[in-house]
Amino acid sequence: MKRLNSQLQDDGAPAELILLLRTLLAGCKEISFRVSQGALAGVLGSTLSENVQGETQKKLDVISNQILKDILQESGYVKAISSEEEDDVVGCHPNGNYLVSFDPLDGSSNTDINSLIGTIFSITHAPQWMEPDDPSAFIQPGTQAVAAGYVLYGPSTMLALTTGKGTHIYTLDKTHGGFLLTTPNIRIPEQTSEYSINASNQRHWQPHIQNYISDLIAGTQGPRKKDFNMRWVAAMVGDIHRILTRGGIFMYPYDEREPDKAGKLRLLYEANPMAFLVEQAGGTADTGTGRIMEVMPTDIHQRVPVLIGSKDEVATCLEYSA
Ligand code: AFP
Repeated sequence: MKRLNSQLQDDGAPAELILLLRTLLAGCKEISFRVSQGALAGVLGSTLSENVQGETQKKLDVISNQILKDILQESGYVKAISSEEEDDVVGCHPNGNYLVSFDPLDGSSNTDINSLIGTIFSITHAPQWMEPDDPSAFIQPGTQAVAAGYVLYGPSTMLALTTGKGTHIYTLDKTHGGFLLTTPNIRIPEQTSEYSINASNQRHWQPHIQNYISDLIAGTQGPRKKDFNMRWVAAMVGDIHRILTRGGIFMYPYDEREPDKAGKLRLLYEANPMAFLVEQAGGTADTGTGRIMEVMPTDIHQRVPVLIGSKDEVATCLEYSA
């Protein structure tokens, strides 16, 4: 079976980017081990501290963030990082050539129920003129990313990775400690009969999203004339993994509760990396008003609405707002 290094070389990834990815993934392997220890490692449960979005942190969030921060800071390849668990940009090496944005443990409330969680990341070039702690360096659209991926901590530990030459899926072989290529060039089916949305927010959705979901629920008796199934992992990393594997549409749409917050999910370390992976697998990633990867960020913790998945189904959803 092909190893990660060999696939990255075949995809033409520069040597330094390969070294950076291997460093980042070494951190993810440590997170994978900690996660698998569960309650035995004494790491489950909440701390009293709150992160910048006001959510209660789990101890594993803090531990995972520290692991990635330390390993990237020491690597020398990285000029700065932005993380869901850090209020501000964290400066690293002044001569580092890359910027890394990450959500160290997406879906962390799932740790309480031993369910899917993961690390999501995106890598761009570091502008040479910037100081390491200058947040304006991160004001780049997703189209500038040179690599993006996630590591899913489930029954097996899996990696989805793109450097712009397709999206490849790897599985961690715990016998030798490396990621092996298990699905090269994964393709998302263009059509689907599966959707994913937190339906408890229904009353806050805009009318066209309400109409679209009503028509999915109406199934064979509605205008779509087919039955749809619904799945919700409550961790974007799990929902997007399912969509890469067998298709579907995942939505966290604009929410009228807080008009100044455009959505729930964060652009830099959730929406953009998933959009890159999904587009490279033949799917679509839209905010409802345009391509996610073309959104120019205004802030490192910016939120965006997200409609991601099977090409034809996302297109159908977008027709409802026309
Ligand atoms: P956490 O990482 O804070 O647990 O949030 C997970 C997440 O950002 C995303 O992965 C899920 O799709 C979404 O939140 C689920 O949120 P709700 O359950 O509030 O809809």
